[in-house]
Amino acid sequence: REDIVEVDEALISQCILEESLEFLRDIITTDLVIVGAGPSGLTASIYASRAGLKTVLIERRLSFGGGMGGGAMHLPTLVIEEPATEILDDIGCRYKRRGEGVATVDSSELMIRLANAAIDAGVRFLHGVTVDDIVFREDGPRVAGVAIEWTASQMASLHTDPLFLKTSAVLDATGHDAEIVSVASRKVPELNILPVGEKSASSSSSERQVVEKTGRVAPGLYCAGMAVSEVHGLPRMGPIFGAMLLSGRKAARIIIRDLRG
Ligand code: 48F
Repeated sequence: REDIVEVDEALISQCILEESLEFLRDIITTDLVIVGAGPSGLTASIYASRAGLKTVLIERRLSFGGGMGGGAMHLPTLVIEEPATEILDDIGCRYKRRGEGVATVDSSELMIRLANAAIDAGVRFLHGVTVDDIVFREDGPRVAGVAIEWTASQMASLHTDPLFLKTSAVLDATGHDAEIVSVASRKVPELNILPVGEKSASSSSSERQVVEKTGRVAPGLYCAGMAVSEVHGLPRMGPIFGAMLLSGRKAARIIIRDLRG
């Protein structure tokens, strides 16, 4: 059939506005806000959501994947080391073995499989939105939410106020700049967070330490992926991605334990 249905413009707008407002109203309060849809944030979202945490993933860009798409100098192959192939198996991502404990994946496939698994797990996504501040409570003190703004408004330097989302836990998966931990350390000195800054490259040692140091940074605030390097002063690891996946899964497990006991 090619006799396409006529849809009135008013109905188009009504559908979009009603559904979107319902979606936004639903995420005003959640268990977990993850900032950044790179490999660590996507992986964390899958395991947190599968465990029943109401999880929203906020991404500044209009895409999934963070640094995976760019790979190493825009090349479409990512290196993954053991035991991270467990996660590839779990999300149905194909890979090629390249010797003892090392595998390669196609970057597009990994991005899409992670995003697909996250959607299947029930993760709510907000794209084109930037988190630029945290909400905190003096008792503790602890992190209790995030401030969000359209990325486009920020790029146009428009003077608008943000909206706030309340949540029990915030995961900084923003990559090299650890933006959420940085803003928390600057604006809430009582949290006693002192990001050290990433060091020069040393891949294997960094991969191991990123996973080891993944976890809670302050009450209600956690970090995963490259943000861990920035916060704890670890070496840069370059284009190898196993630790990003394992760090995301570990962060989810720690948050699930902290929230569920
Ligand atoms: O950088 P990114 O991929 O972080 P990751 O999960 O993985 C790092 C690797 O890709 C790679 C590497 C490892 O070998 O070195 O770089 O630690 O993804 C971070 C995502 O967060 C988004 C950003 O657009 C990217 O997609 N992001 C960053 N800051 C914000 C943000 C923010 N303030 N609000 C919303 N999204």
